[in-house]
Order: sequence, then C-alpha cells, then structure tokens
Amino acid sequence: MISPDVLDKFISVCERAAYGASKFIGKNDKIAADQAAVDEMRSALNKMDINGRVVIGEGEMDEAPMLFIGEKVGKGKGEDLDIAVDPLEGTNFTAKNLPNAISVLAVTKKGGLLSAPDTYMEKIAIGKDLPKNLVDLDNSVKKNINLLAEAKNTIPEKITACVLKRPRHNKIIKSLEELKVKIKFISDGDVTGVISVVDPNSSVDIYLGIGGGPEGVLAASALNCIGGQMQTRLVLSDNEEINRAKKLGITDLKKKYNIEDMIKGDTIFCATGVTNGEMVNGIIDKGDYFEASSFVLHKSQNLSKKVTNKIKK
Ligand code: VTB
Repeated sequence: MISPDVLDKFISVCERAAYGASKFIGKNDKIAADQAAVDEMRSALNKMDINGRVVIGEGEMDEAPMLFIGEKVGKGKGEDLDIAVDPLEGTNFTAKNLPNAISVLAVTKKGGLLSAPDTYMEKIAIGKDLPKNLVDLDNSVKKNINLLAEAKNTIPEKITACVLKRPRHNKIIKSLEELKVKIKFISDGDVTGVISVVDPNSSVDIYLGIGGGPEGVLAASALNCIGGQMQTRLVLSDNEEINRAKKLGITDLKKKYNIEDMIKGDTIFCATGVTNGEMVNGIIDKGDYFEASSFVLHKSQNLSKKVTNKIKK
C-alpha cells in the first residue's frame, strides 16, 4: 500500500503544475504553458521525501530535458514509487483558453506501471458493472456497440460514444453514425475522455479510438481506482517506434493490455484543473494565493474525492 501520508503531497505537486500552466491560459503559446507546468511539477516532486522514478513522462530520455522516462525524482529517501505524469494534458486547451486542460499524475509502488513509449495507442473503455471483457479491440465497432447496448439493456441509438476528432477515426465514426450512436467529439484530452465512461455526471458509455500511449496509462490508472474496463494496444508505426518500445522492455508488441496489465497494485491518481472542465474547475488566481480543484483517487483507501485548496503563491 502507498502511504496515505504522501497523498496530499502529490495533490500539491499537481496543483503547482496546474498553477504554472495557468499563467499561460489564452496566451497562444502551448510550449511555454507545457514548460511552466513541467518546471513546477518537477520542482514540487523533488521536494518530496520519496524515492521516485518517472515511468511515464514528457519524453524518452534524450529528447526531453525534464521529467523524462527514467528520471529520478524526490529526495531519494522514503518509499520507492513509480510515477506517471502529464504536467499539462491539453496544451492546446490552455493556449486557446478552452475547457478541460488538466495537470495529471498517477503513482504506484515500484514496478506497478507499464512503461509505455510515447507512441499512439488504441483504446476502448467502458464503465462499471458490466460483464468482464465485454468489448474487445479486435471486434468491429458494430459488434462492440451491440454488445454494450445489450448489456445495458438498451439500443445503440441510446448509447453515447466519446471519440477524438481526428481523420484517423473516420472509419470508427462512420460505423457509429450507421448505428445512430450519439457521438461526443473531443478535440484533445483523451484522459478526461476515457475517464468520462465512469463519471456519474457524464452520459458517455464508451470511449473508442487512438490517442497517446502515456495518456492511455494515465487514464487506466484512474479506472484502476474507480472501476470500469479498458483495453489498449500500442500502435507502433515504424522501426524506430518498435525499437523504442523494445528499449522500454516491451517484448510482445501486439499485446492487448487490460487495466491490470498496465497498472498493478495500489494506485494514486490526481488531476488538477488548469482551465474549467467537466472533471474539475480551473485555477483561480486570487492575488497572493490561488485556488486549485483536483479529482483525487487512492485505490487502497477506496478514496474518490474532489478537493479545492487555497494555496499561497
Ligand atoms: C491525445 C490527447 C492529447 O494528443 O492523446 C492526443 O489526450 C493524440 O495525439 O490531449 P494527436 O493530437 O497527434 O492526435 C492530445 O490531443 C495532445 O497531447
């Protein structure tokens, strides 16, 4: 079990990152927003009494200056923890002052997180209380939707599917349209998209499509705490990506991962709002302090809460 004592510290790590990014809301500079979030998150992590290792980060070693995969964080004493970070999920949202930008992280004990390369990943996710392994990436969209509708005792027309709006999803979208499924398009931010399948305030029944691998592991961490099902598979499009995956220890390149293949054991998940969003509100600057709202999960404590804190700058 991860000590509950570190939970508040991880929340403040996320809050600091979100605050860093918030200074660039609407400034049309996504690189600066991301950098500010990374700087704040890194400096806050390094103040913690943990022996942390970044497993999912801003990049793979050579190309990313900070919070790269393999970077050690914390003071080097305390629990051995593996950490997945996305200091700013929604760089476009922040730059353009649009909803749903978050700072997000997940934590497990050492060895608990899949070291996914920064490549694309196929994803399918559904909510709680459904038959295990109900949907599958190898099924047609039609089969998955029909199975889900049947299990929910409804019809495809009443199902809502969340999809990233990308040309690569045209085939999925066409199938959904043929089935008259309600589509919720998102322009970015598939961590929130995947989590929406378990959000009681959301109408989303299923998430489908290809997004970032790191974001996939982060979303899976949340579902590992609150329930729901998710299946993923890496999309490795050339030799360079295949080598990157192999370097991270992945041998079965076509493996379909369930949540328990991506995240093992106790898990902490925290997402803090940068801009207002469906999951959490954004940062509010109050002068000498700021308010930050976070969605926090800790599996072993069965904890799921939304917290708003006032933090001195
Ligand atoms: C998703 C989404 C991210 O990238 O992973 C997406 O969660 C996938 O990449 O917020 P493309 O933009 O290349 O399609 C983001 O939209 C941006 O990192």
